[in-house]
Amino acid sequence: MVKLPEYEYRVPKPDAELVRKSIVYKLIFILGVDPRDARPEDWLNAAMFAARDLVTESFLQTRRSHIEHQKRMVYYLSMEFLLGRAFTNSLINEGVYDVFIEAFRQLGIDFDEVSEKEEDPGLGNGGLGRLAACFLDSLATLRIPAMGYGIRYQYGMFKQEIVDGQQVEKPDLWLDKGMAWQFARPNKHYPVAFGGQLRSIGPIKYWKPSEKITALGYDEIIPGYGGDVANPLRLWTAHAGSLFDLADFNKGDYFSAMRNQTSDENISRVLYPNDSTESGRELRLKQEYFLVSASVQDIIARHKCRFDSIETLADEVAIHLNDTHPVLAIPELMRILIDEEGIAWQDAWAMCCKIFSYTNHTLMSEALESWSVDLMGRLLPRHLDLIFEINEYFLDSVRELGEYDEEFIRRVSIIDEGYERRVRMAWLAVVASHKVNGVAKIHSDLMTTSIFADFAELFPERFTNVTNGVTPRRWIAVANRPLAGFLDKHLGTPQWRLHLEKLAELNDLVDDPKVQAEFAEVKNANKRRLADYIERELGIKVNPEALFDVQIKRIHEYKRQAMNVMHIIDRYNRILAHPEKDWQPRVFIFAGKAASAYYMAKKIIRLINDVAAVINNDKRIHDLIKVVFIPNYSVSLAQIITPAADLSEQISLAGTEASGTGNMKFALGGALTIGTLDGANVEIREKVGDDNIFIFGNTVEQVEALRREGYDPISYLEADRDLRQVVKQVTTGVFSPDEPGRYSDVAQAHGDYYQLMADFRSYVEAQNKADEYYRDTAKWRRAALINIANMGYFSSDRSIQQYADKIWHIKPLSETELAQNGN
Ligand code: NBY
Repeated sequence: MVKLPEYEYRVPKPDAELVRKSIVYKLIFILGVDPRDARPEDWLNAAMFAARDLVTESFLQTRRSHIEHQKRMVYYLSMEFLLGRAFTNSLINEGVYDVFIEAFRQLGIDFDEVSEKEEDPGLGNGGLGRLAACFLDSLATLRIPAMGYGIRYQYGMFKQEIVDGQQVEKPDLWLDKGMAWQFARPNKHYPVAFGGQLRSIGPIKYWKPSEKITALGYDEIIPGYGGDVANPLRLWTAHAGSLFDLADFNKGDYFSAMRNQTSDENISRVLYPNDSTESGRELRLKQEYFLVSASVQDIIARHKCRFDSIETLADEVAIHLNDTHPVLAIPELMRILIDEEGIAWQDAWAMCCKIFSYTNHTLMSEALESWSVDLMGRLLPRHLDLIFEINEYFLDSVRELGEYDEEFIRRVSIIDEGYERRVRMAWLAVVASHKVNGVAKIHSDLMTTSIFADFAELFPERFTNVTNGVTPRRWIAVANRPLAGFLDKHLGTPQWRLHLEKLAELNDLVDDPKVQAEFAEVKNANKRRLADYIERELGIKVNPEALFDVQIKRIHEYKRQAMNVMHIIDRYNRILAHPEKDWQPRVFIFAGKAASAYYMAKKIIRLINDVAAVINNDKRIHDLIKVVFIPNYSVSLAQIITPAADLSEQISLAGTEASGTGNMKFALGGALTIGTLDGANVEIREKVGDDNIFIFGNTVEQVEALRREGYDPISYLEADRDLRQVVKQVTTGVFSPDEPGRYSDVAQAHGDYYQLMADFRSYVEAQNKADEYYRDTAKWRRAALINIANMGYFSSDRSIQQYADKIWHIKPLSETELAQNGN
């Protein structure tokens, strides 16, 4: 039997032997599995428990330092956190990766096989959820006193299978294998109430809810890089109300009480799989309130445990709203301050306005949340009442300025008095927040000239920009180990992991043929890894020497995957017309999920697969084109695909993609961007220079002008024979011979609202230019290196530092604060 050393609070810096023993100990004594029978899943869980021991120490110490040094805290509220796998990331952040590799070697177990068994918790849809995860990594790494709050969905983002070319959704049972990485917190539970009546006794409002459920907390540990800080991400799970209200049981109706229990627990059952349209469903509103009610109660409880008085809450606490999804936190805090803490309305409001800040992630109207007054009144009568009071207070203050007419008042009112009265959640967020930020320069500018123009007039100082960023730990150190080695060698330091701006030193080396060749080896290794994956999973052989052209993201009309397909078809036509030309072989790689009810997005997936089936099997093409749709896009898949890309497709219609963050991950891995002047592409171009990015298409101004003048897609078809041919092929069934009419409706979808026809020609020209560049290997490698060298700005550490400085006003824990606490 393995013997472990005596328990000690400070886990010693482990060596491979200690790690090995610890893993075996966990396997036997925590999991109850005989090492002889252990499956890779069991070894994984054992190893995760062993790794968790190392993180837990910093986790507890971090909390103790916050309390002891009375640190002001920021709480990041988000309906989504797309964390990705925890195991390898934690080893990297704790600095014990090599030690674990060695321990596995000693045990005779395949590290990669085991770590691949970890479920990838898909508690988010796309960019917004992944951004939240990168931010948690940076918050911990920068030692910022912070905590995330979210929902522990029993089913995360669905698993995508492709059957006959079409998306099929399967439930994601991520919790079933046991989660070594979360601590259940049975003592962290709060009641969350719904429904019932609102009564007034004089000026006092009294809410008697009809339903109460319980939110139970689980803490996911978020280790910072360097190993000395770890913050919690507290995820709530819904539990039937019986913890508080035994009335049903006492009535003796055991069975119906139990039945209600399951319906109550539906609240945290499943993530809504929409990334750009709000669902408007009652259950979604309940989820949103469930998150914020539990979180705000917890925030107040934590404050009270550290300070004597609730009055100081706004000095000690910042709450950040990740889009409008958690905006009910505003009336919830008002409710608690007024109804439970006895604070006067105006004082409570003043506190809210100091505490809240809000990030907007989209300008698209269909994504802006609004809830019918009716539904909200039924579910949350006290909150609706508070929202009306807030609105009245706000509108009175606008009227008092004496500068605005009733039309303006109607526009800025939180209540939309249309045919059905609705609460505009983004308006509420803006009115209550002291800062509102967009996620890339162009997006923040558009925000103040479009959706929030009226508010920008009222509160110009409230609006600001914080351009998104990504964590170099997960996206280089974990996902791209060949590049990490290359950077360690050529920068002569591992410090780029913490100070990504150090990449700039590569600028001196970009012309060195030896460095270029080494970079090519890095890229090739990543491309071979992806080619192996594609062959293993899909049985398609792709040539790692071809140019890998990649578009991976949610499938959406505005992201224009269809335009990418149109270019592929056009290229196919040209190769067939001129087989004698020296064509650059390309592999076109797609991945991404479509919202399950999004008809057109699902059709685009099918089109990609149909086009792949025809072209991949056309012998006349001699493998000059391969089209691959990799199913079930996820963070872990992105970690394999992104480092292998040569060309990064960021081709949304200008003005539609708020920022994009995939664009940053690709450039950081040395892929060149082909993209529009949209989102963060604009800033990427500023950093890398015009010669090292392929920009095409209309600008926001041109897009708007076309819309104003009456956009006419047909005129582009008339002017461009090749374009005409492509559209004809798709709509007449060349790629769907078994059902020729399958795509008759796609070309004209909503009158080509996203202007594919207008940008097609300049897109094809940019693609041709990319081929030409790629042919000149020295030129391409140099450009790729320039991309990497100038990506320092896009670290999420920079984003988070900006949030901390100009929005939250939070100081990190200093080294000494962290060291001196009551050990
Ligand atoms: O947020 C994305 C933006 O599209 C992207 O440009 C940006 O880089 C990223 C981070 O700032 N937005 C996004 O991912 N949105 C969602 O996932 C989402 C999820 C749910 C709902 C709406 C949008 N919803 O209404 O339920």
